[in-house]
Amino acid sequence: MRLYTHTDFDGVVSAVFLVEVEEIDEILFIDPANIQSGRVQITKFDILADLPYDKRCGMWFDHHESNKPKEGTKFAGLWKIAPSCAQVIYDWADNPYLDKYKELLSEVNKIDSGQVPLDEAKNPKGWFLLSNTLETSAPKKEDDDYRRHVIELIRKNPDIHSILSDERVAKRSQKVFSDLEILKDILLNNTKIIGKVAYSDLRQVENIPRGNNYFIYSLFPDVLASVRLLPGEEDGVHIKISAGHNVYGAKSNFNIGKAMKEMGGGGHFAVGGAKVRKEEAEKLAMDLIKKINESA
Ligand SMILES: [Mn+2]
Repeated sequence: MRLYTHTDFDGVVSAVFLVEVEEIDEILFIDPANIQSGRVQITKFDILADLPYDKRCGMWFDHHESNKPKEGTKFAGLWKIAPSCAQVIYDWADNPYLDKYKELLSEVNKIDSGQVPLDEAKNPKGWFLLSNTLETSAPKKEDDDYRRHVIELIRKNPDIHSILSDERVAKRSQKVFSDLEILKDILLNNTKIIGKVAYSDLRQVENIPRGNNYFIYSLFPDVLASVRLLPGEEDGVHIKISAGHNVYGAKSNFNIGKAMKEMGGGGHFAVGGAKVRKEEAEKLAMDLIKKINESA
């Protein structure tokens, strides 16, 4: 089987678990939007993890609320609400062979469901630091090669101290810290507070470090949510919009995953994203901000 998994830490841990319990020959890393576009060639020999459902696939695992299958949809695998897709696979496999990953599972659950302490968002350490090394501004091929390296490191020994001392991981960890300094300046210079929402218009910014989803709230602790526009996609037509609740602040009851689904994307209750047409992006962002403010 071939595995298509998400590019993030949950996608990587999902791959670790699936490689342990299934026959996987190849691992490919993709963005959810690539499945939704229908452009990826998927066959019955493909497993999808932490990604939207595609009816051509052989097996599917996911936990995103916006991807909830329609009543009566028949597929091999499992969708359920869980803190991570790794948890969904762990429960489905129910295999003592995965017991050695219990600590890792509890960490990926925290990281993928908004339970990273604010001081760690600013100063990543342990498993969260490792997760920050996975998505960088490096060419995708380089990131993918690194993700496969991390999967092998975890399988060899799921001890985070030994993983962080690996030469490639250590080098990327250093870059995580210098990138957060750069990102801090970018966000401070390009963010407006509209009502209770931090709106970062990064459409004109070049070389934006990925950082992490929680970092913005260390800079704007009083907001209810954040909305972000990123630079144009390679297709020249779309740009990415993303949004999230301030997980450290007052609880918002606005469903971001649902709003993103309406724009052709998806996500969870508290965080989500979509690829939208360039010329519509600003208006969509303003409408979203308005709705979040009104729901407060
Ligand atoms: Mn996930």
